[in-house]
Amino acid sequence: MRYNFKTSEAKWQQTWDERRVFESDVDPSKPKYYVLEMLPYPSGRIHMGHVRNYTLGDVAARYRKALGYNLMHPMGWDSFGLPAENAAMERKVHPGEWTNKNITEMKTQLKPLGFSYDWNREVATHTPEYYRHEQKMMIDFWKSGLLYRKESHVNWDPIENSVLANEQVIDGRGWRSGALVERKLIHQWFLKITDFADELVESLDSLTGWPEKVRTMQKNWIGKSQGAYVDFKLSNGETVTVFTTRPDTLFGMSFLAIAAGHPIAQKQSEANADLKAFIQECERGGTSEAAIETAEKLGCPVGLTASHPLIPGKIIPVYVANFVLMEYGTGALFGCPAHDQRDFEFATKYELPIVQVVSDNGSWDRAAAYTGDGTMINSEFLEGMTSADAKKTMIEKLDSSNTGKSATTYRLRDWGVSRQRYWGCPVPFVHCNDCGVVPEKVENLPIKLPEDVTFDRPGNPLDHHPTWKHTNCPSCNKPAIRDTDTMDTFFESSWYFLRYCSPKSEQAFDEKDVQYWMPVDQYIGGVEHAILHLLYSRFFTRALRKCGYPIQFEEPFKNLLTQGMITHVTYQDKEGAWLSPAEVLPLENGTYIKASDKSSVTVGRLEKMSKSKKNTIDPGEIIDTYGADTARLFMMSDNPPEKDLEWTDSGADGAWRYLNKLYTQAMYAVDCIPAINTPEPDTFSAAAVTLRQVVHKTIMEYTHDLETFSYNRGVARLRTLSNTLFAFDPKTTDEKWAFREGYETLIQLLAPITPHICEEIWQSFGHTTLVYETPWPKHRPELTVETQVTIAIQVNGKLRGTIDMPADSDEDSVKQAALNHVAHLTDGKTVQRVIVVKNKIVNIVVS
Ligand code: ANZ
Ligand code: ZN
Repeated sequence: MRYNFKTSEAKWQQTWDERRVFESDVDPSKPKYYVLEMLPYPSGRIHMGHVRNYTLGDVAARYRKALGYNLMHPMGWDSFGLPAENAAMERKVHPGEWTNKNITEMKTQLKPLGFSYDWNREVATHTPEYYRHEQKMMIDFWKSGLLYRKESHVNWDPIENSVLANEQVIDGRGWRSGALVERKLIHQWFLKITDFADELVESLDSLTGWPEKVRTMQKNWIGKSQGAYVDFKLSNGETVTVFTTRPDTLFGMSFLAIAAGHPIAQKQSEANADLKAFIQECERGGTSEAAIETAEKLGCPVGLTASHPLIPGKIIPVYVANFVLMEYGTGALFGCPAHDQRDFEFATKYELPIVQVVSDNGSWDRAAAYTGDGTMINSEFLEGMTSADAKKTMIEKLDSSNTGKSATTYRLRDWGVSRQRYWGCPVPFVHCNDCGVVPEKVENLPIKLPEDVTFDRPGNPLDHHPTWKHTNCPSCNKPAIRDTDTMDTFFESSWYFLRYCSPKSEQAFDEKDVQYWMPVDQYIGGVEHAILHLLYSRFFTRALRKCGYPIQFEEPFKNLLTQGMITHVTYQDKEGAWLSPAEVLPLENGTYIKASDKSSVTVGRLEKMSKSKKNTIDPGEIIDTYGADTARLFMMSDNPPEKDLEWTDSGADGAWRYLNKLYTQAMYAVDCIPAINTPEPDTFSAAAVTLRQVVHKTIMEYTHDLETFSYNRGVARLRTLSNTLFAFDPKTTDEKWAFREGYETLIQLLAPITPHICEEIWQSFGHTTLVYETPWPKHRPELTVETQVTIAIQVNGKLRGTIDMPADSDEDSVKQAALNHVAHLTDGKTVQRVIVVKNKIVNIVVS
């Protein structure tokens, strides 16, 4: 009997739907479990990366359900964003229409995979029912001082006269116009994530269910630095404050440097043409950290000097330097060339003194800065101290002399949340000539995007819509102008997991729902979101709570799994054009030819599946050929989830053949197993006991595999159990009983991964309930202990044999058995000592 996955998979999906088994409701009498996969952007096509991500989530969800948890497993769409606008321009369809069509298509593609989603909770972030809540949040953030406006740089395309997203700038040029992109200052909206910088770092330690790697990435991104502010008096009477992490090196300073954007630099440049030119030059360079690290360190004197705060009479030159960032610390630093590499390069170029103040015991070669710790030298009251003590002492000294104080700085910047685009959530603010920036009245929300927009000319469609932006001031009611910015799409994904708890609520979310369901117990997604999305979500949790939203937890995601990519080899023809796997044919000798003209093909290395290299496999085709269960099983079999997975035809084929064999063998078993619910026999034959030991050990070990996401190891274990069952030939009634127990267990354990075939076999075994709703099997401890152990026997330190004994035998009988076993070696000698290590080894010392 062959397994017909086509009819079976459709049948079970329909049954799950009809019985509404994936729908979830708050039930305080049961422990809850919230499984969440990062919500997709509705591009229109499901790819293999989605399949892997969602299968991982589905296995976790189905397993938790079987364990007895009240499960929530929602799905939705992150449906604002640039691709919809591009489609609108290229294909002349409205972004909303394009998005809705894609959502429908992707749902159709997801359905055949059999995921346990509660579609009643579906959200699409581009709908006014969703985004009106975030307009309210934005107003609440404003009222709590967490949202502000500030001038900041954008990418400006001078031909299109419009702002470009970073993705639209390619090699410094506008992606469509090809014009050199300029930096332009405009007013933008910012969220004060920096208010929570400290909490966001400190709380990382509590996230023990997150990969270490992701925690480290977040930590580095926030970049907490501890040190001091030091004040310097300038020759014009003004004061400059610098930030330093090395106050211990203050006696080694030889210059002071400020950023090109520093107010003092700006002021001094008014009457100094050289300085003005230098500042302009600095503003042209890249501002990325990498660009700054590698660029030559350059400076220009500002025409002022500074006094050293602790060395009376010592005068220090002041420069504008290209490696000082305006956005970090105070935009100013003191240079200590001996102990900072950038300062070292700078001092070497401008011939400034290089004074060593930290000793590394004389081995310093002066070819580069010495940045390590050591003993303080040339440093007055710090002399002889360790660097750590010197830091503390120096901060105390600065404090008591009123020239500085201890300080903490973060690399994290506030989050710029406004975009000058159409397809996003409108910023709900109005600009009034009399009242300034005024939030929209909450009862007027949502401020909907206008439908009748055109993309036939560059710029922001909201801005050149004939009527949309004209409104009245919510405060004085005079004519006023709506803000035409929309929000960064990361705004939507920063709180969708809360909306899933109360998807139909009039509020953003309801206290009782969020209190029950949150935090997300298991979050699963790509490591590309390790920083921004996860950090923004963690920030939102805190910011919303500060605004009085009902949030009782600290962290939104308790456990996090970041899955690896799906890779496939690449193929190229003789001309170097990429070929898809469907365009090539394998030869016997392992090489490939082009299917169309039989010409030779170069096989390239494994790479992430991508359209540009054509090394993609369409999930739809795989499901058509092999069925969903095969795709799901192969996804889980080959590598641990956090590693990359190579998609191979032979791997998929192997999974398919296994499932077919399982079905045939199970149908054979149906004929010989006892009726369902036959009571357990009192005694079992030796063969039955051995089988049951394999079964119960598998339950124990496989359960642990699922707990730790060692899915590939788990699958290997189930294959072993399967082979044991396929080879088992039950004769007696107790053996037949054990045979049913074995198969049923296998089906239950496999069901989270390949749910359709498991329901099918489960039903054939006489069940009228679903495996999905069957409690997880429990192992019997007495069947998982090793009953026999092999004990090694050493005589005078040499291995002389082994004996098999019942586990945990008493020491005397082990001793006796061991002595008997090696009697031929000890005859005529005196046994000095016998040491027994329980269940492992017996050491005999003779002389
Ligand atoms: C004096 C000094 C001596 C420093 C020394 C380092 C070594 P992290 O650790 O990354 O926080 N700095 C301060 N403000 C800066 C700015 N706006 N742009 C560029 N660099 C700036 O870096 C802190 C160190 O970076 C500070 O400590 C300062 O140089 C420099 F032997 O002060 B240090
Ligand atoms: Zn007004």
